[in-house]
Amino acid sequence: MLRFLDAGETHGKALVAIIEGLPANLSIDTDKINEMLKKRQGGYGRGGRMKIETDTVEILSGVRGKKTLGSPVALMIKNKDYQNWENIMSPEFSNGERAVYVARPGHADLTGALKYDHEDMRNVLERASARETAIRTAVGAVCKQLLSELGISVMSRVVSIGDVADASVVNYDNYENNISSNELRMYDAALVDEAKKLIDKAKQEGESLGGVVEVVALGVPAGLGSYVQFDKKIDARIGGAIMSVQAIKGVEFGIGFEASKRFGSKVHDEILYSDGYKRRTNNAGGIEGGMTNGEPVVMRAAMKPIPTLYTPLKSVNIKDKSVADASVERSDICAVSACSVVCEAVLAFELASAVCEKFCSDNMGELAKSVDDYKKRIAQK
Ligand code: EPS
Repeated sequence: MLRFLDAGETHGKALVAIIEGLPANLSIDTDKINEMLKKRQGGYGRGGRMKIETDTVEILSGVRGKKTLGSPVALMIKNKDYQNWENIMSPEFSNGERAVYVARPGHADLTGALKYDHEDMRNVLERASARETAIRTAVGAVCKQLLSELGISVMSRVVSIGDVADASVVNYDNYENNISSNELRMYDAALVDEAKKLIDKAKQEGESLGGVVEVVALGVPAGLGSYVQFDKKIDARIGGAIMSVQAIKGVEFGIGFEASKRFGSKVHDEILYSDGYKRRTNNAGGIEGGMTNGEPVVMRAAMKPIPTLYTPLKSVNIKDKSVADASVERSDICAVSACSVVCEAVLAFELASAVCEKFCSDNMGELAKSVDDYKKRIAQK
């Protein structure tokens, strides 16, 4: 079983994660993890924090000479900004400055304070912050390396920002090139200026903006996940994990909600056989009956606008219950491009976890051989 836990506050010393269940002898390239962290930091419309940080992972355990040992892999990303917050965030002492008493509508602030009995809502927002996605991205970057050894690749893009939507039919051969050509990670680079203008408008008006991201996994064998029990369904697992990403409000696979409007014959993907089973179309997004079906896994997620508004909404001061403007915490205007990288990482973890469950092995050699044998068997069936 592959699992991980992470910890860390946005202005604390560091973000950390422990991954357990990675097979031994998996090659780990730290530069690749850092490249993904850099992608997550990018994007037009990001806030001041990204100018302070250069997110870099430090591997603390479980890897020796660039190969996993089979023991837990501990990862750390130090928060450079901690030096500006030490007197507020140190585990030993806090001067209580920068306390937050007016909750931001849409954030965890208020309910978190009620639930955990906090006076200062900073105790909530520090952990609820999307800063946590940096370490989840590092975990996903490790999982991508496992998947890559098995011929599975995961990639992501921004489909829309506000109402600027990219309706392109993508070609996976030039996918990475197109997306890396622009800071908004859009496939159709011709839309970038329009999207940037919208982000500029949001900034001028003290607003924030959401959007839709798409993650695709290629080379996924049929049969990850299962129909036999509700919690084994791969779409349920991926969907749940993606919904745990800060600001995500909806997930769909393939044509998703659109399927509800069509006749069945215009939804279901006809089955063909030529050197293995294939589908004529991929409206299902590579998942049927809670299992991958061998087609690309295609998933979209909708991100709401970030709750911190520089022109704040009305809220309540929890000290005296007076009406007040919501707190303004440094934030991004638009973090949809970052969110695409985070969702890519989250999908990578879920697929790696499903692979480790189906082909369970303590080491990469055996794991790769089982995947290979299985692929050959189902191609001939
Ligand atoms: C983020 C770091 C945070 C926020 C942002 C995401 O840093 P800071 O609070 O120091 O500015 O910029 O988180 C939010 C917008 C939020 O509402 O939680 C990051 O590393 O991505």
